[in-house]
Amino acid sequence: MSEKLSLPIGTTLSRFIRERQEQFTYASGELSQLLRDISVAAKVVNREVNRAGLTNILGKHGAQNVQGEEQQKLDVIANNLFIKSLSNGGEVCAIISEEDENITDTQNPHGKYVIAMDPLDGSSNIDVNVSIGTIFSIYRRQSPVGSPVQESDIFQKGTEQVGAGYTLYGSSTMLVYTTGHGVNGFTLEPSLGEFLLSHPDMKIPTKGKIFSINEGSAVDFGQAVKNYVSDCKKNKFKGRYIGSLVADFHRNLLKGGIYVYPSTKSAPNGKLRLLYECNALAFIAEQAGGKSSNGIQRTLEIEPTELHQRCPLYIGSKEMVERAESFIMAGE
Ligand code: AHM
Ligand code: MG
Repeated sequence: MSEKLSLPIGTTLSRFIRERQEQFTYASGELSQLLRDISVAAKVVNREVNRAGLTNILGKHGAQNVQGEEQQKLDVIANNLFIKSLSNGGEVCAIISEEDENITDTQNPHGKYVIAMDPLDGSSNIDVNVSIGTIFSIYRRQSPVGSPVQESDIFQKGTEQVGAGYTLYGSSTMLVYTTGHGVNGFTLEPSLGEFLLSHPDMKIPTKGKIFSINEGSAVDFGQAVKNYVSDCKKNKFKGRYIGSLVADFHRNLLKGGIYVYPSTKSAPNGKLRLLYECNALAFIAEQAGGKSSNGIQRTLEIEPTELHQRCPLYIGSKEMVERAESFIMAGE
């Protein structure tokens, strides 16, 4: 039997970034390098995620490792890895992370970029072998290069993003990103250790049949949200909720759908964080032809005033988000 060897040759992420850098004037070499740094850190996090189950088996019985250090949770490991990689890279002057109460000064006063990130999103899925992700936003600093980082560098609206993306650690590992010229997805070819272009110029269907919301919290929803959920059911939409924002968003991006994390009685601003969860995905959604809002206002135009600010999120297929908004704006 003669079976040809199939060589997984395609456009690598590095090559794609390099070619895009030549194609668009937006990209200084630093932004391209920054994207490459992120992709390398993502590969390392991917390795840790893949052997997460083994780490426990290989570790000691208690919560300490052989050096007597606390065994770190995967989200802390991912945070440390990204911070180290971005600090070493030199392009970033400050990092906002879900894992850190305050801004991390990378000690690169000449870095032109600020990163906001959730190093490992979907915490409740980490220990149960269900898809999780990394989310990142890239901003250009506003203050002069070389000066200390200012508030104006940190509290920028989502419209100011120069890049955003996510890594999905799922049945395969993907990196999806935009620099404002469409959305492209890359799948990690594990034997080569390379991200290869697998989903060029991604577009979200304008309407879909999937709604993703945690209905377990329904008792806490306002009437407008309850009405919208009933509307989805009347339309016989499929309910799909992984509980990992990146994974739920990614599925809806490919198939068409809406993800909702609404305001609730106990959490009037919802749960998700504007700076390092919502804005990145909103940028991607819009670049793919979709939409994102807090129910009444475009996500990317929300004014950030706090590092860990929360906001309700309605994101996905344009027509579905618009329909959800019509319920929220009608109120109750
Ligand atoms: P995390 O950043 O602590 O992981 O929380 C964010 C996650 C999202 O990935 C997910 O969509 C949501 O929280 C699930 O929350 P809930 O369990 O309330 O439905
Ligand atoms: Mg998170």
